[in-house]
Amino acid sequence: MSSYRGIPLDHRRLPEQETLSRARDFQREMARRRSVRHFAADPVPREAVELAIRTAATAPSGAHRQPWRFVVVDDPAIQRRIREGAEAEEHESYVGGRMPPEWIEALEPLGTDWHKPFLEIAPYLVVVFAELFGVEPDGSKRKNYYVKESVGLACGLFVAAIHHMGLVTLTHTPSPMRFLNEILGRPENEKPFILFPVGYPAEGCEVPDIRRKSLDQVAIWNPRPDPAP
Ligand code: IYR
Repeated sequence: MSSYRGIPLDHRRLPEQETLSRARDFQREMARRRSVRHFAADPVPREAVELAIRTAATAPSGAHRQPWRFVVVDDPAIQRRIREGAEAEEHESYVGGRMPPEWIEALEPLGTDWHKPFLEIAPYLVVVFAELFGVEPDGSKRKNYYVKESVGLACGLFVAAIHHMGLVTLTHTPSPMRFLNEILGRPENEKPFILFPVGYPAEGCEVPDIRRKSLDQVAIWNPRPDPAP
């Protein structure tokens, strides 16, 4: 027997003009978002981070398992350990030859290197873990579904929420990331996914001069298969 129980959808249909004006406003706002690598040390209210996490946690997820954990760090001693761990891995990647030259070249326009001072400067680090499987009270495993898709969606909403409140972040992925389990005492079934430093941009902060693809380049409407040769 199904345990499905429906409740009315909380939805108000907007007039078409309002749909479009809201869509334009939101697109314009999101188009101003940039990944930022230079943070101010200025404090940010804890509630702002909590609200961004609550927004992220509204993401759809496979079988509604909500397989995400947001680990927030604002303790300078832990931030230092994370910086040390990240820089050790990144040094190996950039300088120790773990990243092939082609990859190094692809990052050239972004101006990144193995130094990650922002990990100690940003007032918060939010480390998102993907819960690969659940663990029942009796220790047995419970399967999660579409974990990467689900956590990716939550991270996208997190980035949008941070931008909307006038803060900045970066999708930082020190690789490999397992050192974060040790520093943050997270269990084996949780895999670090993305590390988000959160704060205000540093005074005079610059970002790479890069452009987004045009709508034509990213959207394809009603494509047809090639006619048979
Ligand atoms: N994880 C490294 C390298 C890096 C990789 C990609 I793909 C980027 O878009 C940016 C950086 C780092 O954080 O520097």
